[in-house]
Amino acid sequence: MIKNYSISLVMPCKNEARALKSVLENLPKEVDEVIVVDNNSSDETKKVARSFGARTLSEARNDKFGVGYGFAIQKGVSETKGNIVIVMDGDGSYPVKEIPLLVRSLIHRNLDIISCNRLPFKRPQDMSSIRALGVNILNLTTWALFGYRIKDSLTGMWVFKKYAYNSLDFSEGGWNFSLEFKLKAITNPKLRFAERHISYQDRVLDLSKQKLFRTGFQHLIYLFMFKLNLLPKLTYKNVYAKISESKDEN
Ligand SMILES: Nc1nc2c(ncn2[C@@H]2O[C@H](COP(=O)(O)OP(=O)(O)O)[C@@H](O)[C@H]2O)c(=O)[nH]1
Ligand SMILES: [Mg+2]
Repeated sequence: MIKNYSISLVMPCKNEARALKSVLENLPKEVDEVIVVDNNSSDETKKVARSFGARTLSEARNDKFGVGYGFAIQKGVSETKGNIVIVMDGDGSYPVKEIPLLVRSLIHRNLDIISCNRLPFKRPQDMSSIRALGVNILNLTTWALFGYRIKDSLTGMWVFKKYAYNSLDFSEGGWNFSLEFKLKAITNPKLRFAERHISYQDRVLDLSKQKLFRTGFQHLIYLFMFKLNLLPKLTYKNVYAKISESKDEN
């Protein structure tokens, strides 16, 4: 709890039992609720999460490449009770100890969404040069297409007010969710969005689930499709509304 705001942390996790332990061991006392959203993990991710008092949810949906990152986050956030939510990887790469500072910044600056910018890194080895190049290409493309000089288009850590998130509608279930979230925030004139620098370190345990070239290419196409308004309009809220409408009719 910080200044009457209750704080929820959501972590999408796929086989992160080892790293998750170190994240949960360092959890600040201000965090009121932790939700770990697992996706067909074959390790003890859920068991570790529960041993620290976290709530665990399962999200089995994947996109056509077998990635459920966006689905997992959407499921987790929809179940949160807090009015401020933090989303981050459960791999130990994001600074869990900086959560109180980030939340205070959100409140004091009267912002709706903070996207936690990883660049520049403390140590160059915290991101491979190919990944850093990819982030910079996507940052430049975002600037060129949307006029917003984003510093880190692919960070996986965000702090936001729940009502701001609820005012948006999402349709990406895979890695593109990270871009979709930021693009919908920066192009919405009603939302106060800012980036804030965090200390980030490359994961020390296990491997990233990314296929860098495929994901990078997917992101680039997504930016242009978003700009040209060519993305399908079928968002989850619409789909659910349609399902309940048809149930009402029966
Ligand atoms: N629930 C769920 N989590 C996933 C999935 N893919 C990746 N994650 C989690 O999402 C976060 C980001 O994945 P990661 O491999 O660290 O990607 P990177 O940070 O881009 O290298 C990590 O906490 C992963 O465990 C998935 O399909 N489902
Ligand atoms: Mg990660």
